[in-house]
Amino acid sequence: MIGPITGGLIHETWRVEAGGTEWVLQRLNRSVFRDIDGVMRNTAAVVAHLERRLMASGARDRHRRALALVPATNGRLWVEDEEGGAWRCTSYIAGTIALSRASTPAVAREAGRAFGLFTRLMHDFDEPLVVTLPGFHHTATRVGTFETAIARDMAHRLASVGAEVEILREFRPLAHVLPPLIAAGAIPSRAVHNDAKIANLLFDAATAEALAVIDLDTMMPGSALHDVGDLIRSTVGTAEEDEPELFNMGVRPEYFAALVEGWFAGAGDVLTPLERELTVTAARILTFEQAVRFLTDHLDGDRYYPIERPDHNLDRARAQIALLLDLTDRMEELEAIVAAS
Ligand code: GN1
Ligand code: MG
Repeated sequence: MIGPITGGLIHETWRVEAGGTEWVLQRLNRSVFRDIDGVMRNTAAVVAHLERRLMASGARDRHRRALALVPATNGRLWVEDEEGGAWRCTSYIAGTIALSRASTPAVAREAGRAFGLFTRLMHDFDEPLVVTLPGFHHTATRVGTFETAIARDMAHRLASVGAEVEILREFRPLAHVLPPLIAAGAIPSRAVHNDAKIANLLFDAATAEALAVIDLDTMMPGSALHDVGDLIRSTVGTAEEDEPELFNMGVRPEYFAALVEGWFAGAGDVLTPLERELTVTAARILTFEQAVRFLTDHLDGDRYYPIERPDHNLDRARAQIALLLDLTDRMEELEAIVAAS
């Protein structure tokens, strides 16, 4: 074993060396993902599609631009240990790094371009995907779960988060923007990543080029707006997702502009005018949804997201709220950037 890879909040991940080659070994979180066969079937289908599309486009360094699944000796894509743990192995792409937010506007542009390209490459994917996490980005359902957590107040924390609850309740209309448009077909349903935070991208450590989209577990039918929204949330902030000092957290407009430019360039002509138009709205919705999820977990006593310090999920929720407020304050400025891109 070489050591743990931190950064992901759901699975446990290690970088391992065997026979002179490095691999990524993961123990999958089975209380989040109940249908591991479904997850792995989805992942295999997506990886195979990306492989074909990269081959057809003649991309150089093809093996560094997509994950490869490494089957177990019994031929299966995952194995179960005696304790019921689910394990899988993927290739380790040497010379790459993952980032928890953009360090320069050029990195933000690359992140946008890479996820835009991913959206374009997946545009003609026509295999069925298993819905492994139903309602994952159904924001109204997340709000419902939040209200249940408030009503139960299981960890007796409600009294100390009254202000946060009130702010999030004011933003509730955001939960109802996308579902009717998706249901009516005004926004296309696509095979999307659903967890398009910048940390789920590998960058070339030498050139800072964004090479590969990783963490394909949440690949499901959905909207490209959920991907670009989460990418903006995780990339353009002035601080980390769990920043405790709220005055540090806000939007970096020049990073936002660079990300959007890259996203539009990478996606090319597959995005519809409405998908382009709703970019800022998507960022606000995903930031709201993530704030709701973090605060729900804080109220529930930290049962979903692992914490490294007391009130960690509260810090995460507050940082998302600060970002949401700044995205909202700057809406006109950001909308103008999108319109000009
Ligand atoms: C989780 O597994 P990871 O760290 O890539 C979560 C995402 C959240 C993200 C917040 C399956 O992603 O939805 O946006 O944390 N994944 C799942 O950092 O819940
Ligand atoms: Mg994930």
